[in-house]
Amino acid sequence: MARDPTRWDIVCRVVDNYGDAGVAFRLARMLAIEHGERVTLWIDDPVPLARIAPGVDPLMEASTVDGVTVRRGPAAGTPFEPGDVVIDAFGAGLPDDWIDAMARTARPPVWVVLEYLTAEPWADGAHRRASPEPRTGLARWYWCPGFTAATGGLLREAGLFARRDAFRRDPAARKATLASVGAEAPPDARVALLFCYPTPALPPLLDAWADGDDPVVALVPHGVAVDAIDRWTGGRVPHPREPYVRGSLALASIPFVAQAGFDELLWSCDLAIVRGEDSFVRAQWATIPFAWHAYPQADGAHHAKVAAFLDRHLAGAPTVPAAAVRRFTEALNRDDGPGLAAAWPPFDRARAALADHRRAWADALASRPELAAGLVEFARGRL
Ligand code: TRH
Repeated sequence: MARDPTRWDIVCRVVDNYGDAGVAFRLARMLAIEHGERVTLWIDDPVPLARIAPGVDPLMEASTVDGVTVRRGPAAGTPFEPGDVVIDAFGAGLPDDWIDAMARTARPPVWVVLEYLTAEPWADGAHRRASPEPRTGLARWYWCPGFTAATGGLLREAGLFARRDAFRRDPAARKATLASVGAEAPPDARVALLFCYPTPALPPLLDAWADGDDPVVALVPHGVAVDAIDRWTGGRVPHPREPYVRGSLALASIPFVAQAGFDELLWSCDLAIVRGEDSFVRAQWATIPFAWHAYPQADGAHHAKVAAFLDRHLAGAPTVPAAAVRRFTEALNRDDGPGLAAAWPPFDRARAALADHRRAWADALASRPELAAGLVEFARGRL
């Protein structure tokens, strides 16, 4: 007998940028589309989400996109009828009156706090840890995304790899995708997605690309690293379909694409600088050469996150190319411009040598339980 869809409330408070909304929306879409669940995504600031999910109207109290009901919240005083599962994305916390409503139900919802992704070893021990809410004693669990079998895995849509490989077999796909963002690439050019945080390390890298022998087309999504690019171009910043060209570098400003099309953008690139959490994971699924720009933290805690990831990701890789990736990534996260520029040629040369290793890495990660499916199984086991 068909099971009634379970009702999920995903609660997201946008810290900044796009990843809080991006991860929460990706999870919501998968629960609705692949698991047939009834999902409401509560988001306090729908504007970043509307930027990557065109069907979301930031002015409306509610939108429905890909089977997900997107509502403004959580806010104290907003009526909340608890469903079967509540996901507190990134531990932003729920309003007290929402928690009280959960405590009053005959069968309180399964309450899960979805942690930020990290490769650090502590995630193995923290995953699925129970942590009852102190005021009401309501059961609550922590779910840690991760790169190991002991964590909650990563979000990966069904059929993603088949779509990726089909895209790569179609010679027209890359050209069409680049054209859709107003870019084009000469056959011998490296197409690099530049989705980094603001960093003074960027101008020396742009110099290295401009002064290099090989053509580089750098795709810069609107609003990314605007100060560094403004300084580097002397104010003659690239505009859509009007790249700024210096030497071997064409700097192309591109629009944000819908999240559903972000993978195609990555698959069209020869390399990417990605950041935060979601684009970071998508570059790994794409198996393209990438450098991860971790979300900078004032206390420098992001350096440990970068080191932990590189240790896991590069384990078993050919030594020299692996060292080149580590050196380039660490210079980026240290905001070390001269170091980043010096590390570019070895990183560029390492791309081909690590192709098999990147594919094996993605396949190994995909061989483990997928995050959304793991959450569904966990929740069903407690309903
Ligand atoms: O935007 P981010 O820097 O978000 C960050 C991280 O999530 C970080 O963990 C969090 O602490 C911080 O916000 C507050 O990077 P991220 O995670 O890659 O999210 C970007 C989202 O935007 C991702 O879902 C991909 C999507 N995107 C598009 O859909 N289209 C685009 O054109 C681009 C450039 C991004």
